[in-house]
Amino acid sequence: MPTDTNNNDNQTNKKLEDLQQNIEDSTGQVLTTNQGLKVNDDQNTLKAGERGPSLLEDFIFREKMTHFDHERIPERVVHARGAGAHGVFKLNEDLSEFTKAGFLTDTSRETPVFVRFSTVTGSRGSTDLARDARGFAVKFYTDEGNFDLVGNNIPVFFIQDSIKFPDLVHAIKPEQHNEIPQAASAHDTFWDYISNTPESAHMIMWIMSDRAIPRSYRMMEGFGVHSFRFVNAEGKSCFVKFHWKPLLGVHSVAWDEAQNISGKDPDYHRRDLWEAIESGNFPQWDFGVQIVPEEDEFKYEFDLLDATKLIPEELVPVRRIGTLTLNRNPDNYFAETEQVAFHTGHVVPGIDFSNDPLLHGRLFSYTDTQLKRLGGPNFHEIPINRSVNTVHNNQRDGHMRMQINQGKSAHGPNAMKGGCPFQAGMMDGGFTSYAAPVEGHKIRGRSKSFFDHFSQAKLFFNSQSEPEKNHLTDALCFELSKVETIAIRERMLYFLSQVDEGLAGEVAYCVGLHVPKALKTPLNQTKPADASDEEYAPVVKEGSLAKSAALSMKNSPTSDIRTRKIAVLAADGVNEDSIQAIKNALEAEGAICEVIAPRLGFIAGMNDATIPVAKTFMTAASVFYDAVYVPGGTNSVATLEAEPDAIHFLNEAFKHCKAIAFDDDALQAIKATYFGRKLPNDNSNETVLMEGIIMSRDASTLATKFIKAIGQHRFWEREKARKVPA
Ligand code: HDD
Repeated sequence: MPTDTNNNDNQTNKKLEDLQQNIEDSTGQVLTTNQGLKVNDDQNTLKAGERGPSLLEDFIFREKMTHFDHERIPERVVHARGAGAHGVFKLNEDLSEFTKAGFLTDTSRETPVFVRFSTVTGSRGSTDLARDARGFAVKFYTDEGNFDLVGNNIPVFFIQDSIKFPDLVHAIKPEQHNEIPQAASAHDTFWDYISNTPESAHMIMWIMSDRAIPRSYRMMEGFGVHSFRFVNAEGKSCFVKFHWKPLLGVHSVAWDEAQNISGKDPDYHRRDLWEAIESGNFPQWDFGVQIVPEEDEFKYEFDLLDATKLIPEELVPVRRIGTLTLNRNPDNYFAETEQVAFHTGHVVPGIDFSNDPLLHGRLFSYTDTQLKRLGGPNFHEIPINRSVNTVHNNQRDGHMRMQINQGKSAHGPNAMKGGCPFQAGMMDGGFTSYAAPVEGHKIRGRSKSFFDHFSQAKLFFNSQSEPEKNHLTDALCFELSKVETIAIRERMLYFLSQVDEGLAGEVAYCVGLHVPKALKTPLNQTKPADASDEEYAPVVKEGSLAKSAALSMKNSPTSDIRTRKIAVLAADGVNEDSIQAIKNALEAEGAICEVIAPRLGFIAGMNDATIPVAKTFMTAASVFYDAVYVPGGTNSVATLEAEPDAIHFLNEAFKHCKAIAFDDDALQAIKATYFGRKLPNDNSNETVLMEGIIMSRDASTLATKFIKAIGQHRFWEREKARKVPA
């Protein structure tokens, strides 16, 4: 390795150490007040006599209680619920042809990052499994300053102009009169807003798809959404869209499963992320860029500045140029995950903004929100927000100032300090805004190139596999069935008919209405007062692409079963060899096996082995696992057959289309399930009895087929037989 690489690594490590300088370790230490006074008794207030009143004099009590009373800060207006992790970004391909950003040009560099995933709608204590977009915000601590990529797991957004954002958020949040429902879009105000906002059509397709109920944060894509600009050392610019591609593939849960998990473990996603990192299964994503040369700005049927549009990968492939690895959990949730402050305006030389009007509003909103949430202008001094490049300027004072600025002066230009801190100028790596051409009159309006609201909604819908289309249709049926105002449902049906008539028809049937042929008021209720309906009518262009493979999760990789969780259902008398064989095979592939039994502690194997139990039928549920295995052993099988919770476990796993494998002598327990009754009686020659249902006498065949089935994630075709009593 060249010497300067070592220097670089050392510098990065040193800087990370500096970042952590506020870490407190109380091991072996005496309890003190915040003033450093040693405290003798932290369990009793100061009183006038043993049974007397507490005394106002008790400054130790008052300090402790006052601090406690002020523990909460305002939660984020949106994205309040989140989970974060530290990691590194490693560049694999030098992008200096397009950008001068150091962390994207020097392949020897490893850039520390902090990532925060989130849901958008719910409060801080809400469920992880809400139907919602997920935030995917990455802070790169680069040597040239912090770069924040504040994205989502969906590549487009509801609205095109940021002035609409407060209304969108008011509509999706709980309704104002009774603060119901929490973390859910299935209510009147949201759909009233959407039914009057045709530009949301594309995003609605994504949000009603299974992308909105991920299996894990580790199995989601991420997108910067807007077109940004790259600028290279020669000052040449191009447009760029950012992507994160999870190495474990993109996977989701079933909606019924999501609702179940919300009750049984609302922390499911944050726990999953935490446990993966603790166990050394570091989540990874490839970082990708779609690059559009400046001269191609008007080449496409959509406007690059319109955040309700994506660039199909068939038109501009995603170049995978680096890898993100999350390898360290935060030490303290509040100090790091809650106080981290992202901002789309945190950029570095080589990265600049396009004129996307949604992005421009964000450039104002993020600092403003941090001022409120973190209480003042010094939030950049909180350790998690500090730049690893040292900060020098003439900004001073304010709430909670940490930095001690020495000397007499805080102004520039100055002669007193020899002009310091001096302006960098381009040669020293200072930021220079790209001199993008600007023309036109001041106007409160939008470009006509933004008015095609349905082509990409259609493209997304048409690109889905059959099960994905069914899920999307079911999601709309669910949501609109919860809408109480009939007129909103009708408007939505008309709206959906602009995307796909078949889809609108199915939803109409489900909500007991007909698809209206026309509306009394125009679909777009937000046009300017002085614009005619015709002028503002949505333009529906025929997209040149009928389908885009990248939009379907079905095309996600299916061979990797690392970190997949497999439930092994067992009781006393289980065949320990059968457990061991499957455990060995699955763990060799990186999966995790947990034995679930009627009670905690140990169960006895049929040959007297003692087998540790991870969870009981009371604390575990099939929705926490990706697949189920039932080993043999006469007594164990008989106990499971008679245990309603075990049978429910299997029925539910079947309903949620998961792989289920069993020893041939466990068939008796399987026969007690709903799906078991449908299995052929003589299975002697079979290994795959039904899609994803595997039985074998031979442990090695069983393991091979089971591993393949787990890799496929789900067997959605099972849903055709919908009447599963789980
Ligand atoms: Fe935003 C938070 C992503 C549009 C205003 N946003 C926030 C977070 C993410 C996004 C990931 C959470 C960051 C964290 O984990 O702390 N937001 C997006 C994306 C958008 C988007 C991908 C569209 C492309 N946002 C958007 C608009 C506005 C905001 C148009 C306002 C004009 N967003 C905010 C905010 C938040 C926020 C109110 C709340 C907490 C915070 O910023 O720090 O300022």
